[in-house]
Amino acid sequence: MKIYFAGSIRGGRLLVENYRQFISFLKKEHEIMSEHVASPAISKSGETKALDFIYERDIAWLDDADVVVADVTLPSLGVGFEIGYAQAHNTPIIALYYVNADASMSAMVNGNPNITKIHYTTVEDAEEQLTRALNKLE
Ligand code: 6IA
Repeated sequence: MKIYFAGSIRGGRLLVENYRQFISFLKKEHEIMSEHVASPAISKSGETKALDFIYERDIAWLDDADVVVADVTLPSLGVGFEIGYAQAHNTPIIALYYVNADASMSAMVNGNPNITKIHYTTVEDAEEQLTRALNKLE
């Protein structure tokens, strides 16, 4: 499947190591369209040029994705936007939430019956649940 992986950038990079592990796990069986989300080179305050290019490219990937997998633990405007965009285009959404983080999931995700929610305590725990959720979509 083509997977758009969404994770916080401006919203904070605290969980970037989780994103990296999720992407490398998913890449074994799927095509990941947005690997940059896990790049240590992209910091919270990283370079700001070519914002229009970033937007157009991410939207094109979202349009082409079979599913959006989003880590929603850290509040991120961009991730929220991508989830809303995916829902408006009937693209399935799986939301990952790290229960050990000092954060609360937005009610717009937590209360949304269109989103498959995965609460995880470890990356391995999330990967098992992710595999099951993705199998249901195939
Ligand atoms: O609001 P956020 O930055 O936390 O939004 C993160 C989400 O928006 C991710 O899932 C990305 O798909 C997308 N996104 C936001 N910024 C970028 C970016 N570089 N490159 C690619 N996708 C992005 C921006 C660097 C920035 C520090 C100016």
